[in-house]
Amino acid sequence: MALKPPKADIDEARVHVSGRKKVAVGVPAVLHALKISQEQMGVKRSIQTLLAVNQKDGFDCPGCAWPEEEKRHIAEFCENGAKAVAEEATIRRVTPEFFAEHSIDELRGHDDWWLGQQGRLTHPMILDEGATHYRPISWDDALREVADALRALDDPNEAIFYTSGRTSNEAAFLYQLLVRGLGTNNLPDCSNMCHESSGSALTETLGIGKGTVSIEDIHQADLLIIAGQNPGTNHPRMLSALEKAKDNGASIVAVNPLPEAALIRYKNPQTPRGVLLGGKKLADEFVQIRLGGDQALFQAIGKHLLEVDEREGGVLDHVFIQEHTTGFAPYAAEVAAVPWRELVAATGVPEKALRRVAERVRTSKSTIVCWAMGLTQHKHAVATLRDVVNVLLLQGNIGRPGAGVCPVRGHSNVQGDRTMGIYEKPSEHFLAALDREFAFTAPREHGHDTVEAIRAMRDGSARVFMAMGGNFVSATPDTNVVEAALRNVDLTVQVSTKLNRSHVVTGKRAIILPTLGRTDRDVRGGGEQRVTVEDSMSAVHSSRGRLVPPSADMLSEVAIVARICAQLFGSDAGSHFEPQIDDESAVDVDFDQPEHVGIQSDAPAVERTHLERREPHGRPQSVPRADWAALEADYALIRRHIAAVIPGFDDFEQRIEKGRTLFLPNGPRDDRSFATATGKAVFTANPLEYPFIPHGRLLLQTIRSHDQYNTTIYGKDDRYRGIHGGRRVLMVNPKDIQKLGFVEGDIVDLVSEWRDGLERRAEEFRIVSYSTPRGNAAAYYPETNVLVPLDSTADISGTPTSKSVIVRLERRAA
Ligand SMILES: Nc1nc2c(c(=O)[nH]1)N[C@H]1C(S)=C(S)[C@@H](COP(=O)(O)OP(=O)(O)OC[C@H]3O[C@@H](n4cnc5c(=O)[nH]c(N)nc54)[C@H](O)[C@@H]3O)O[C@H]1N2
Ligand SMILES: Nc1nc2c(c(=O)[nH]1)N[C@H]1C(S)=C(S)[C@@H](COP(=O)(O)OP(=O)(O)OC[C@H]3O[C@@H](n4cnc5c(=O)[nH]c(N)nc54)[C@H](O)[C@@H]3O)O[C@H]1N2
Ligand SMILES: [Mo]
Repeated sequence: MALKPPKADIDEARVHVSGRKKVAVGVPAVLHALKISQEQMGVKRSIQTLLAVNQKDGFDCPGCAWPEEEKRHIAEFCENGAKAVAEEATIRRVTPEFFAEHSIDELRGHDDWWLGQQGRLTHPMILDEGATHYRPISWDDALREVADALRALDDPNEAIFYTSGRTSNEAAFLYQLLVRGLGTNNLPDCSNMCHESSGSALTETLGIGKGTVSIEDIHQADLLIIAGQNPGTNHPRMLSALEKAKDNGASIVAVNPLPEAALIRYKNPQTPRGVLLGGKKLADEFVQIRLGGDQALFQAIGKHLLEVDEREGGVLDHVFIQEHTTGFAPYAAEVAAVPWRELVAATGVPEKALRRVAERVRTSKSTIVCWAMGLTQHKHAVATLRDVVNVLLLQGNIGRPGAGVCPVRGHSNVQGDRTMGIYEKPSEHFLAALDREFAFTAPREHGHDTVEAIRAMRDGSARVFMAMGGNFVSATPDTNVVEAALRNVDLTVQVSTKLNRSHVVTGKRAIILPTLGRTDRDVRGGGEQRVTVEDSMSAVHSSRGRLVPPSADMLSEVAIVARICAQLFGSDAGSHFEPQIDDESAVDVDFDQPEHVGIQSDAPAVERTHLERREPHGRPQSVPRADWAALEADYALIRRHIAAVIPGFDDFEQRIEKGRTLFLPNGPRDDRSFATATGKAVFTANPLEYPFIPHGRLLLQTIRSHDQYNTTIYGKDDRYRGIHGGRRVLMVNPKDIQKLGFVEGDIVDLVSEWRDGLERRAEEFRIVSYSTPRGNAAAYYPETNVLVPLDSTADISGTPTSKSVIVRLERRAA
């Protein structure tokens, strides 16, 4: 039976809707953020903390992955960055006493908002099988419990290791090593639900799974298309860059089903003009597209460019196409064959308007397309993004200034985590380098992504679940299925800063390992440590927290992982190799007798010998060798390993010194080299797809409000959209409200319809009249994740279709 979603914290009676904002940011945003900061941190700590965000030698803002401008304002002010910081730097604490006071049953009755408001976790805790309360446990015992559970598995593929995108490069690198050392590639991450479709489409067409532009390119672009993204809320610092681009003469086309405030007008709180005047018009053109209509839009643009080129010439970059691409002819044939009326039906935009946008592209000297979740979370997301690439290739808009692809990443280090090897389908190149560096053999068989991991737990083929940050229960689709899946496993382990639903919906046993966040000072081995992160534009820089950690004996993510590695693999301390066989608990380690690997405990170290341990099922498996304690004491040593394994990190330490930035190589951007099979960029021919909405139903997109960070809810307002005091609202076109027989303010259940016939229901949503295309609706995540069917995923990338859920509305009895 599914756990009822917590209701106590929901009070829909108080929801009210006021005028939608037409301007984003400005002074009210500053005041709002300062209020939240002071509630969480007090005045002194607020000032101390906010002044250090994104400054050289300060800490990287945990808010988003948008790059810093080279010349930063003193504390370039970002409302939602400030909220993210306050959430972490809060002075509230969740102590062992808290857990003694609140039973697990009681905690399960609360939602993510209440849980998050309780403060920072301070002490390792364990929930024993059948226990009513979490109890405190020492670090040593907690980590031993984790290692023991991993060792006890029949097969390493029975363990799942999730990562959210805040984890530093150093922690991520060690973590993937731990997982591969254990013998599995089960490394699902938040990317699977986020930009996986971008990675799939870009790797295939451009040979790199990341964007190809720098911040300077944004400033220099002639045309910026911003599709499926709400930067005013989710990437506020991007607005400064867009403003600069406009000052340099760029035009901006916003493509969105909703008229998001910041896309229309923007007040920069850093400038007098922004503070005092009415702000700046950002978008020159707003395309109110139907959900899932973007593939059609980009096909329309391509079709128009091809038509005009054929008629008049001078549109396409034939030299670029000839020299640097393959597949042009089939692509051209595909879009030539699509009738305009179909493109109009899919987008909901008249042909004239489609051609007007295409004309902007035709006459632009350099074009960048930016996108986020509005493009990646659809069934045909990969095809859509391939068609984005096609359009850019037509005019040679890759690898020259002011042009390229710009997937705007979410979590502040989600891109870095992938670079570090947090990926269930690692490349052979990466694994071979890892093998060499750590003298072992990493597993080659691909692991589970997020959706597959849920299936594995549901079906009983996974028994241990560990999460490096994040909130797996609330962030993943099909909440009831996921909750049941997690309750099915033997042990769940959460490495976290704050309490969330994933700590209360657990396996038979559960462990909480509290950890340091970005803002916390991290002293290890007597020295203050830095970590590094990579932003959305492949720039790597260091981050150093300044605040006193929430409690004295907190471990960093690096320390937690290093200690589990030491337990599992034994230490390769200094030049001496000592498997941990003297430790009582290590009796369980299935190391073969020392002679098996040619090492005797008193023998001198054998350099770079594979240490093998025999798995219970008889498969010999080598383990990575490193001096884990030394890595924990000095993160620079981890960076040395990173430099040895991952291309582009040579002289890593020097290149990040004194706040410097290391720019990772980017073939398409640097010299138009494409790491595809042919060495060329690839045009693809993609049959047009768009969602079909059955009669009497709505297509629902699930989005973020202005007062949340993914599953972390800061408050119950969505200021720019004019919604206040509640989150269970459904934004619907007024004509659809009427057609479906409702009036604004009616309370309805949303019932999702999927081919498996299971009933998925989200209860008690208030209908709000809103500007969105006919047939389309919007509501907030994570309250609506219960509606997203686990098997409804994007082709190729496997990303849940969070922006495309078919629902019917059922009236609640008053
Ligand atoms: N403050 C704050 N910042 C954040 C986050 C947060 O929760 N809060 N989350 C972070 C993370 S992990 C991510 S991934 C990013 C997310 O950043 P966004 O992608 O901006 O986040 P969403 O709220 O999912 O918004 C999706 C946008 O796409 C539009 N959209 C939906 N479907 C379609 C479609 O079919 N076509 C088009 N053209 N548009 C569509 C929606 O109307 C909405 O404007 O933000 C990051 N930054
Ligand atoms: N329906 C629907 N579902 C979605 C989406 C959607 O648009 N619609 N978006 C998807 C996207 S884009 C993403 S990225 C995922 C997000 O999925 P996740 O990344 O799993 O979720 P978050 O809410 O960001 O995780 C917040 C938790 O991370 C922990 N945390 C915060 N900072 C740190 C840290 O520094 N270290 C550690 N160890 N823990 C920390 C805290 O305990 C906090 O409660 O959700 C996805 N799910
Ligand atoms: Mo994301």
